Amino acid sequence: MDLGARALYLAGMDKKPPLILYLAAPRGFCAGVDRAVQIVELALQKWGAPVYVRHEIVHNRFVVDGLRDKGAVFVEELDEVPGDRPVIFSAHGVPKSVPAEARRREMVFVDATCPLVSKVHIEAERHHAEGLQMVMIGHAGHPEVLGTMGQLPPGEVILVETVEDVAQVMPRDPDRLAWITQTTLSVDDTAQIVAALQARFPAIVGPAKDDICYATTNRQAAVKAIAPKIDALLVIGAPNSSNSKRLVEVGRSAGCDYAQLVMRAADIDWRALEGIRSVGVTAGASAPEVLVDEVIAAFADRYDLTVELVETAQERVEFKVPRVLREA
Ligand code: 0CH
Ligand code: SF4
Repeated sequence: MDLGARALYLAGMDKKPPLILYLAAPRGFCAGVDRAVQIVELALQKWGAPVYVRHEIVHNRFVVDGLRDKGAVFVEELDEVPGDRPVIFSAHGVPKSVPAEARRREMVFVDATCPLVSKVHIEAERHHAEGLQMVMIGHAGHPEVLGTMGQLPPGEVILVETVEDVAQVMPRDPDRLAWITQTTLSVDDTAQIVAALQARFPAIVGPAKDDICYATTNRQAAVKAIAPKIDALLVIGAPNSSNSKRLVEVGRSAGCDYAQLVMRAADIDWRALEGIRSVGVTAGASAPEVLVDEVIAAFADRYDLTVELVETAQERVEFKVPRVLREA
């Protein structure tokens, strides 16, 4: 091989393979997460460190670590918080007993429950006041489910997780039932559970469609739009983030066999991606955009990258922070 040919050969070896990256929109932070993070930041400005937060404010280690660096202290239960420091309740909501105990201890507290979760709490209370027993569709043990079920006395909310669970529901009176849902469920799976409930309990009442929020719905729709044209899907989000895990499932059901949850670029399994020509990237409602940028940069390092935005909706939802923090 002469020198010129060898130079050309080496340049070819250096050449990055082409890759199209379909970037889903909407993705990442929703209005409820944005508000919850702002609440912790404003509380730190107003009261100084430490400000306690009951449960991860949102399910993302990067967000939690960032706030911890600024002086937030994360605990799981209220009894871990000293009575003379402010405490914030996470975006997922809390059982009624938690603010009640904070009041009893005369603590300063700010509730960062997303207004769309609070809306479900109010729905449950309204049905309960009308004498209806509730069926909640959600994931056992998830903080939002504990918070929503904890709005009513024990036994008033029956939890179902799957279509199969519907057959096991033993209500007090099958004609006096209402259903509610967790806000971050799979839209399609939930529709099937609702249909099973309606088939078994024709008198059951509920919301017009479900209680799944706009952000969950939109992120799933964006994944459905890109899934058929990609060889792999990466969802940026944490393993304990319900809405992020649902995006992986939605991607798989919409035809993308390789769909993985990654916390950040360092988690990408590059060997598993060998030979792909296209990839989809999205982020759960609690994943900050800086982690999306990091993932795109990691792809740009390895591939001759073309980024295409796939926007299936535009979001303009914003939630105000509680009045006590507005002047902070
Ligand atoms: O998706 P989940 O509910 O696990 O929570 P997250 O990942 O912190 O996202 C924000 C949703 C908060 C409550 O709806
Ligand atoms: Fe609110 Fe939906 Fe975001 Fe949860 S995912 S915080 S319900 S907007």
